[in-house]
Amino acid sequence: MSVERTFVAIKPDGVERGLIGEIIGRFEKRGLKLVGLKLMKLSPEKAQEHYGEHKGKPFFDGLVSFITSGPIVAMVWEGNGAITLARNVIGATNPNAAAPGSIRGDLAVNIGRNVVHGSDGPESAKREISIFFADSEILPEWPRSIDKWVSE
Ligand code: IDP
Ligand code: MG
Repeated sequence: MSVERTFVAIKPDGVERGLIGEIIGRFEKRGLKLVGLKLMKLSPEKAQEHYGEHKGKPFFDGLVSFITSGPIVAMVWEGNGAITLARNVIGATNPNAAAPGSIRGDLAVNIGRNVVHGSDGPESAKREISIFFADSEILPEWPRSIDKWVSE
């Protein structure tokens, strides 16, 4: 499994509910490495770009107004197979179907308030990281002392 980088965001509901530490802790504890982090408010333009694949769907306008309604925490996490791994930490899109132990399975009940976003593949990870972060805002290589205890 190769080292990947993935985009993760805590949505406004997660921030409002005081879940920033809880959510970041789950990725940290799993062993992923944080290489980018910022608290920000998303513009409608960037929100529409980020969720471009959903344009035209019935929930699109509500999704854009929700994601721009308050601060979000934008992050880049790195690790072996990080994209799929982060999706598994997050859980299924609909919290009703999300496995217990996943973020959505433990902390959310409604598909429109599912507290966290994660890229769904290598292309979207690359695209989404570039929407939210300039290259200079992401750590290039960060040798972490516990790395040898996380991956052999
Ligand atoms: P994902 O976040 O698990 O990748 P997507 O299908 O990419 O799920 O949808 C993006 C986001 O749009 C979801 O996280 C959810 O917040 C919202 N969404 C998706 N489907 C619905 C729906 O049917 N009703 C309301 N919101 C939805
Ligand atoms: Mg998605």
